[in-house]
Amino acid sequence: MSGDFSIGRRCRPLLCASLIAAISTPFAASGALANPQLMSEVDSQAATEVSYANFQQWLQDFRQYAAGQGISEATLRKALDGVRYRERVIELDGYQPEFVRPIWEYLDTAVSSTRINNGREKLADHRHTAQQMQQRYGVPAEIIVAIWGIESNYGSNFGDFSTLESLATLAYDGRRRDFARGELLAALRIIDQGDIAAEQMKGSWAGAMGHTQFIPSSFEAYAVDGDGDGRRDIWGSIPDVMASTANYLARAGWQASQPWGAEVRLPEGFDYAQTERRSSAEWRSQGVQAQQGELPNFASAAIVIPAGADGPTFLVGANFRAILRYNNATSYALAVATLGDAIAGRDGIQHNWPRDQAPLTRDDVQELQRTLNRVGYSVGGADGIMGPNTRQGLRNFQRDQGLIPDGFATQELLERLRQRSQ
Ligand SMILES: [Ca+2]
Repeated sequence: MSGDFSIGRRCRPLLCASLIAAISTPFAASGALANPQLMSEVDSQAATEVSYANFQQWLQDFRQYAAGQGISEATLRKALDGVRYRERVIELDGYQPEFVRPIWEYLDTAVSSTRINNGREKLADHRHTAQQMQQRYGVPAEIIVAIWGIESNYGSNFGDFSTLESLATLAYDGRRRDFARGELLAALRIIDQGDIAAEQMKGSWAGAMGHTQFIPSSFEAYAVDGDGDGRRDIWGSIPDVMASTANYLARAGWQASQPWGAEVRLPEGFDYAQTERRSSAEWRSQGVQAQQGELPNFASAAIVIPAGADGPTFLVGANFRAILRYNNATSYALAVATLGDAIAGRDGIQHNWPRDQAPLTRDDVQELQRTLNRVGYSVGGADGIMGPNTRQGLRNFQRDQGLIPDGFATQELLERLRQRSQ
């Protein structure tokens, strides 16, 4: 999935629960690897490691293991003969951007006017298919098209890495070897089933495949045959692409006829520390109002403030959470939601983003975390990522300083923390 805004962004959908069964070393999985974005947390529990002299030796062992898992000899030959170690994959796996990219910059690219216009054209070209999938799965046509636009720029950019080479390289030498091993085995099962030929299984360096950018385990769990030819083809069949996307969102809890959310205005004195979900009625009683029109009627909705109190604010329901299951980043979900709105001709975000805020580097965020820890707001390890713990610690610090506790990190706040810790 494209964009590269959040950490781990290219590791794909989260719902897959394709546990590798307990097996003999060296390919034993270290645990449930359903969520690639959590992988860094389980890396430390890596299974017994066996060193290999080289990639080919590793591949030979893996091949034997895969045969033991029921992969046919013909598939192993077609899929693994000639598979090369790709240094580029390891380079990309190790890349960490220096700056934490502001959400507005990500959205400028992800929801550009070109992307919107192309989305409208794609929807016009494939209206019948999109509407058919809307009817079948309850996911609006413009959301199906928006995911397509964000994931692979409508199929024009899904990556031309061999998924097998990417995953074999990552399984041998990557940061998440157990995970990549499980995905490589899933890729072999897909080829074994006849959904796609080995040489046509293409995608991102991280193993996200085709127009929908499903990793193999997500493909196994969620890809569907939309055109009825008996194969699930997310590389070449638009009906399969649209059906698979809609099926994924439906299974992730999409509620037909509900909007994803709405931009809202918060009342003076709003308690920013509220991170719980509440009904629209409860939010309304606190003075939360829609930026335009009426608040959507949600049984359970959260207030999302992606760029602090000076930026736009949103009330989001179950469908926003469903989009997050595709990729667990607020920026991503907002991009899909607002691209969908734009494709359907609805207004975009009204409130301005705080574009004058200088972005924080990873080092800045680490310093912020270390300093918060030092002055008594425990946020856990200083990993340079603004996660929920860091935001909560920051909110507590802001509140104690008499500031609006929006949990949004700025250079100004970092400076204030530096002074405080001296
Ligand atoms: Ca098909």
